[in-house]
Amino acid sequence: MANEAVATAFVGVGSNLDGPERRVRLALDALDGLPRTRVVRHSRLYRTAPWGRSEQPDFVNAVAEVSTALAPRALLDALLALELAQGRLRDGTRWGPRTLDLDLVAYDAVRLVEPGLTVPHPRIAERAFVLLPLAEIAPDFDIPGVGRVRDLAAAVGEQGCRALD
Ligand code: A4P
Ligand code: MG
Repeated sequence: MANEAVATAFVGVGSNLDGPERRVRLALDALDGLPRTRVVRHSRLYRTAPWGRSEQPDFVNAVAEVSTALAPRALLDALLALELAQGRLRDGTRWGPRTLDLDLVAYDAVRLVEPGLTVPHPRIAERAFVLLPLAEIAPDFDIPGVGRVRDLAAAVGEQGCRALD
């Protein structure tokens, strides 16, 4: 990435099917292998109670900080391609079970709403499964238009999320 403008982005990783812990670890490795992108740090893995639809297995979640020269749309496209490469099953159920879910949580100070891409990711402020791991690696990050990570994390509480190690 020499001489390229780089941004700091945060990527949420989640799985609740078919060996979720292994899938999250594989996804963290795969993120580091994306073009013009490297993982700077990532949180521990968390076991989290399902949010949105409760009649499904617990999730494993983590958040990675990446340094990337990809623009937000190119990064999202790369994340969706990784989901497919790791065999994501989509049954069309909103908030339903999935082998791998990669969300672009935030990208520098960018705020944008386009068809198929909203940054920061909507609903972060309500979600301990994003905020707790994010608070581990970037407590002082100010999520544009949402608030400071450590304050948001304190406000949501644990919601049945606990670190695996
Ligand atoms: N999309 C728009 N903006 C973004 C963004 N910033 N990052 C679009 C990622 N995707 C974004 O995604 C649908 C479309 O959202 C994508 O194609 C992309 O163009 P999806 O993941 O297939 O949709 P979904 O999951 O059915 O709905 P939604 O509302 O996006 O779900 P989330 O927010 O991904 O949440 N409980 C726990 N404990 N842990 C979890 O990880 N995850 C979900 C899914 C529900 N409950 C959970 C967890
Ligand atoms: Mg998603």
